[in-house]
Amino acid sequence: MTKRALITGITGQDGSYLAELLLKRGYEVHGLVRRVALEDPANRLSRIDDFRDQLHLHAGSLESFPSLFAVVNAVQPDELYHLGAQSFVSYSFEDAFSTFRTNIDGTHFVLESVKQTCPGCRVYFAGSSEMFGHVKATPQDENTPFHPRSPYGISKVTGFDLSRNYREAYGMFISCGILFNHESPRRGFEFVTRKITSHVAKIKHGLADTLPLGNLEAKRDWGFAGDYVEAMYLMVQQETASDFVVATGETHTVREFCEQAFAAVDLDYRDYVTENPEFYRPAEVHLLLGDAGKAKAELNWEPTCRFDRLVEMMIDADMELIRQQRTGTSAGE
Ligand code: NAP
Ligand code: G4F
Repeated sequence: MTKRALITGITGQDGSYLAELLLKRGYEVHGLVRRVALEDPANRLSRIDDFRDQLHLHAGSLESFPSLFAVVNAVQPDELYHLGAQSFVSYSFEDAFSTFRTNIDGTHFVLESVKQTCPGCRVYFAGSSEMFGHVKATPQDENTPFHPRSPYGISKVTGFDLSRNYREAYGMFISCGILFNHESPRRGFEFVTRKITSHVAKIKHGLADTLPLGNLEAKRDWGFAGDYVEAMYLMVQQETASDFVVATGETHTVREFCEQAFAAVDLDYRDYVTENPEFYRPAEVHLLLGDAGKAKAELNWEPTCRFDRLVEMMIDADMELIRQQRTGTSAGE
């Protein structure tokens, strides 16, 4: 029988890769999208544009329990992937209240809707390495204590606690991924990797001449989003629900990312990158490095894309995007 999946956050980076993965596996794929997105598909549904006709999209907001309840009840999913969130850490310092509403209440609304309308549905919750924050041990694994350093991190710890409590109290199948940073050509332009690769492409084409960044010494364990949605899927296929760290086991500074990205187009980052305190955070997460040993052993999951290849992939995509914008063509034309 065809399985039915519902994805919150289907218009985002991960939602778009996951939707493709589930379609390839023969799922009937439903997505929760904001009403404004349905009204402005050209801009707000661009990541799922190529396969939108195969999806079932439903208007709703993570801030509205009735809207979520109605969608979950109507779809009756076998699997629900809760990826929707205010996911930009910097912005969570500017508006912690709306971040909490979307990420904490939103998660609570999703879990309660499933409990009331389809308690047998398997749920994935998108936890984050940002929950480790001021890290207590390196590398970080499923047993490392949390010490969040941002409203976003706090919201994800609370979402994680809510998920665990629904699992323990009501016997629901809810697995939490503790995913380290993962990137792709579909990454939002506000995140540091995409900010760097999009600026490199502009600079190379003479459309910009500097790249102002914040803390260049922060270290992240960066993987490829396509690999990470595979891990989400595998978590939901297990016999019992559990929590898994998903990471590459390699860490690099923002400076190293810059060095590599500029070098890919024969430029020296030192000629263009400036450190601007405007982009510093009130509290920084200095080092993230994950140990995905449990995911490797129990899910048989392995990252396929390492740092060098990731940077190259993102640079190639942003260079191509500018070429297309300049010539008015798109890939395949
Ligand atoms: P993303 O690109 O920012 O996508 C976020 C999604 O959430 C978008 O579809 C967005 O819709 C939706 N959303 C936001 N507020 C909403 C609301 N009020 N109602 C309904 N939908 C709403 O994030 P991502 O990188 O794909 O990440 C997916 C999930 O994994 C997020 O929960 C994130 O916090 C978590 N995570 C990400 C990473 C990473 O490195 N990428 C690592 C760990 C955890 P619009 O398009 O309408 O804005
Ligand atoms: O790319 P970032 O904004 O990602 P961050 O804060 O690590 O969060 C991402 O990964 C989390 C998983 O750990 C997710 F849960 C979360 O949703 C999101 O996807 O920043 C990475 C690092 C930070 O240390 C930041 O201070 O880059 C540093 N950075 C330096 N200059 C900058 C900049 N970050 C941004 N966004 N912009 C800068 O100009």
